[in-house]
Amino acid sequence: MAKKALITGIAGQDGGHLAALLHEKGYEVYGVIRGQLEASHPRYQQVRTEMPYANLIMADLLDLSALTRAMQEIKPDEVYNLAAISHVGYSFRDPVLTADVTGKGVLNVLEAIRLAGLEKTTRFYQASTSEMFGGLEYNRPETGYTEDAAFHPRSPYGVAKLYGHWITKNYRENYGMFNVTGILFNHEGERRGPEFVTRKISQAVARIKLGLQESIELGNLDAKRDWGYAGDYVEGMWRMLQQDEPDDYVLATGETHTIREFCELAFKEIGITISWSGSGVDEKGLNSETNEVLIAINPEFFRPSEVDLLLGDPTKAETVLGWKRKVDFPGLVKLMVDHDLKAESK
Ligand code: NAP
Ligand code: F7E
Repeated sequence: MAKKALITGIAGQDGGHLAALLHEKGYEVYGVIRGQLEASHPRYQQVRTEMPYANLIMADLLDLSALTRAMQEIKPDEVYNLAAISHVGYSFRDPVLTADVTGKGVLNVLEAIRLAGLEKTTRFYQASTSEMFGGLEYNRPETGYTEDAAFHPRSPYGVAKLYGHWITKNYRENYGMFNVTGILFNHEGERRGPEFVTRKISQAVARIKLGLQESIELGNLDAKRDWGYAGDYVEGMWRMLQQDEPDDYVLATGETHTIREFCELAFKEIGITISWSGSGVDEKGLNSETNEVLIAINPEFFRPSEVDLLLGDPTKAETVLGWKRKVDFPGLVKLMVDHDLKAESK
């Protein structure tokens, strides 16, 4: 009998990669998408076209009854809780909804599993995040954050995720549920939403090359992120649920780079060298040959508080799960720019 996996947030970046991986492994794949989409709705059609093998269920993370019905009907062997309001910048603008969906939504999924009487049989993955750490000087380990590093979230998103993280561990301890948390550092790729900085840059670079756009406006260029490829990270999620005992794991590359470096590499892909001039909000990224302004700062993209540095230590995942990222930083930038050059040419 094929195993059944239920993915919340199947329409998101990771949802698509994970659904493809589980389908390849012979799972029956079920996916939760929200809203009241008719089968004829373009968004529904898009997910359907991308994942023809997936069984789609309409449910919102805020709706315990819909989630419970889904658990009762499907009786999944594995649940991957990927749904969330996941944009850090947006969470400052809508903190209450973020707390409800990204925080309490996790409790709803766990309760749905219990109400369906599946707490002893269904394995549960929670999408925890490096945004729970915060990157402050005093809690920053030299060689990167491990599973045991101190938390200090810096955004409503990070705080909501910390609730989700702890309620997942709490239900593991209270009810003996097989609950794992994956503390994932940033992972990107061709499925990344355009509101996140890497995709915003790769799309802009492609459009600039094709003459569809002149320049790009960004916020903080000095923040550092530990960026991996989403396709590598979903393999780690699956491995976490195949262990004998539930646990918590960091997935990261162990390298960190600035937004500035991402820009430089992305423009290099289209043959442009960036030179920087000015400072603060007046800083500009210029085409070093023509002096044309390609990158400008717009304070609209600054956040009330920033995580200035993220660096993860994936030793535990590498040792226990045998997980290792395959795509390196230059490979990730190239993959995204190449994809967007093709997509924007259509
Ligand atoms: P994503 O692309 O933003 O996908 C999140 C999905 O959640 C979307 O499909 C969204 O639906 C769905 N969703 C939002 N609100 C919902 C609600 N009320 N009910 C049901 N579904 C809802 O995020 P991702 O990058 O794939 O990340 C997957 C998970 O990992 C998220 O929980 C994220 O916070 C976490 N995470 C991500 C990273 C990263 O670098 N990508 C790192 C660490 C942790 P719509 O499609 O309808 O908007
Ligand atoms: O920002 C800076 C911004 O929005 C990265 C989510 O998947 O990873 C993601 O969160 C950095 C920040 O991702 C722009 O200030 C500069 O320092 O791409 P981002 P994020 O905030 O790191 C974590 C691990 C998650 O869990 C989240 O769900 O880039 N930045 N200029 C900008 N960011 C954006 N979005 N747009 C800009 O124009």
